[in-house]
Amino acid sequence: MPVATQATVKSLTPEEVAGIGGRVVLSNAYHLYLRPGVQTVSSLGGLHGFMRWPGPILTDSGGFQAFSMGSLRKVTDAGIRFRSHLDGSEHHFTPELATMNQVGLGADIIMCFDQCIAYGASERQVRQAMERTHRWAAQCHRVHRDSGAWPGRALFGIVQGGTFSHLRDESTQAITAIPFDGYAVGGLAVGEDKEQLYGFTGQVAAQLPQDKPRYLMGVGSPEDLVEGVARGIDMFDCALPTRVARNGAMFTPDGRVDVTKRRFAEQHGPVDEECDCYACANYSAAYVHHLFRAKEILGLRLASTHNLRFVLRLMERIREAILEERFTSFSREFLDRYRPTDE
Ligand code: PRF
Ligand code: ZN
Repeated sequence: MPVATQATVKSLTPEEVAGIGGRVVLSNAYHLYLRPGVQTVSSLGGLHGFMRWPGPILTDSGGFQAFSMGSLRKVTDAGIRFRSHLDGSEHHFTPELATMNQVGLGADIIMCFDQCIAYGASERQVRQAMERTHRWAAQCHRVHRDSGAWPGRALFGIVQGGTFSHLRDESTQAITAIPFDGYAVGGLAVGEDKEQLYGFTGQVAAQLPQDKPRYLMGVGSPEDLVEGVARGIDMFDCALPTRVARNGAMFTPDGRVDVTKRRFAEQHGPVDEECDCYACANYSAAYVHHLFRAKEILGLRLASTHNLRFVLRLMERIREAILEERFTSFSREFLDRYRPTDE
């Protein structure tokens, strides 16, 4: 899922995102609640009308962002009290408010309100946040059920449990005991190493229902997508492709390259010879390099287009490989060739 935190996939129009192959976009209830406000979005046709994205929209509940972006936050069993990163105003998110915010925004896939604990927290702290997340999940489920949801709107539960294997098992059991429409693995990609990220992803995914979507939150890079699917994940969201694009980092089958480097100054061919995106079909790497050097807006638009196409096409190729029962060889070939950075 391309990330549209502020109701926009940064620098791209909805038509461009759809043209790249985007199907579901992810937006954020924390940001939109603070600005422009749920009521404003709702009165402008909900998120679909407001941002002109006709396809499905998933919203994150805001707990994770209140925690990572808000200040002076205080978590109790009732919810999270925090100060806005925009104007310092004080707010209180509860499972009920977080759910109703997403309903008000008109999201198609709503995420439970959870507490994602920092990497390195003690087992006691992780357990407390996890048990709170389980109680909140039950509340979100009840609120969503009673909110008059239109048929087809989904609510996903989120597994927590930090980097404690037994807590991950416990959380998976508690969350899957509630009949959500899909299940997410939360609390990863927060500072643990790759071995832990992949290990806990595999452990949790193996215990999630096979017939419902399994979503790894906030992941990932091209190699993480392949590793995640290998462990049973169906859905991902990550700001990385568009965020690094704005700094000139572009994905290629051989790995991530920095197009601002001298070696691209005279490259006549596209950044990625094998890519079918608008940028690679029409522009030389030398031109994209020039745009970044000259700090021209088109540079980051072309790089964003390319990186999003790269990860969306990677997922298309993964789906094809799975259907043709050759995912194992596909993933081996991809990972053997792909270098995460060119430094
Ligand atoms: N919870 C929620 N959103 C998230 C996360 C989480 O744990 C993560 C963790 N990587 C990203 N986004 N609600
Ligand atoms: Zn491209």
